[in-house]
Amino acid sequence: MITSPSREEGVLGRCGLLYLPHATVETPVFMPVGTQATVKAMTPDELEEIGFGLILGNVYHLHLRPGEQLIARAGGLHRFEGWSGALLTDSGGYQVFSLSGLRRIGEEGVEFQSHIDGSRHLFTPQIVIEIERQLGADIIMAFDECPASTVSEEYIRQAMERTHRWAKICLEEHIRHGRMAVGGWPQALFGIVQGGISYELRAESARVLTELDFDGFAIGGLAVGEEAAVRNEIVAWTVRFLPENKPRYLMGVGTPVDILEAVRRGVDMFDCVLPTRNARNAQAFISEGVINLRNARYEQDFTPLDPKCECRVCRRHTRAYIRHLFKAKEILGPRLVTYHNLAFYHRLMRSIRHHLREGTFEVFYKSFRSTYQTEEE
Ligand code: PRF
Ligand code: ZN
Repeated sequence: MITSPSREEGVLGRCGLLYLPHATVETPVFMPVGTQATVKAMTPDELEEIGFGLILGNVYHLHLRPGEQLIARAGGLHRFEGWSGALLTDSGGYQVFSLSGLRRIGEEGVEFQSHIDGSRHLFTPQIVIEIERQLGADIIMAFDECPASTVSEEYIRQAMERTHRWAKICLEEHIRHGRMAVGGWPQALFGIVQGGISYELRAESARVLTELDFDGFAIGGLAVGEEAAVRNEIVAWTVRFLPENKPRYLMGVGTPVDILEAVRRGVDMFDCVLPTRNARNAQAFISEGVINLRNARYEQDFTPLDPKCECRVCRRHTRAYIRHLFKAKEILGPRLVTYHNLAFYHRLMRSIRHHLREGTFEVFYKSFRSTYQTEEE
């Protein structure tokens, strides 16, 4: 990764380039979530048209269905889903702990039951790396444990220490296979810093993991219900222990304001279901905040979703029409809002990169915050 730090006082954000086998990606970057080998409601052509070069997939879901063997037979996840850009797979260290009801955590790994058919499965660091090699994403994540925010600090420590032991095993496996996917191209492996909202644990986790030869570092274990101010502080603190020359990825974050706050503190990569999930709920991200198209006030509103947006949806359709689609339960409704929301996030990241380069991030950040309403109406 090549990075150029901002010249602005108090702004730790930086612009960079990720050289990946399937794409070169500009950072700061937002990655749409494509859990089940699809970014819900979007075709790869549409994602490409918006400008995305890197999207997410999930080990947990793809292992359960259709299985990594089938995907490897198709030539890997890129070919299977018809995506010509780059991919990152999340290791399941979050889904196993949040989705599966029955699970048993041991030193070797986690036994869990499928949320689909109740079948029993085992994830160990070795198994997860093997699944990720079969899937063949450009960036793969180490197997970690993301504990709920409700557990004790003692448990957070135990989970963190186990995550460190698993991280070492993941890296050994990765190196043993020449850092290569089954398909024959190189993969980057990221370690995941845990430690809840404890400064002491975060520092320890970052120190332990950065001594290992990972290609990048994620900050996990946040966006699990803590207050935004607490999260921002922990992000700022953790970034201080991460190397300048490697990408930093804040997992599962967030709203446009969350992303701006984290970029300002030196984070390069983001993923979140908000733009896609909220779209299916008739919620559109626009310059002034979030609007819900089901609201009666849009019944005769013949303006675009976001008058400031130049996406394909905003050039052609009105709020009134899209509201009608949702009321009539037409499949086009979720598709149009998903397209627009992803275009909004993509444009946000492009503006962020532009203002970091120009040395005007702080002005942009303040003006965005003053027009964008975070409160519900
Ligand atoms: N670990 C992994 N994936 C994640 C997280 C994590 O901590 C989060 C944070 N809530 C989102 N996705 N492996
Ligand atoms: Zn739009």
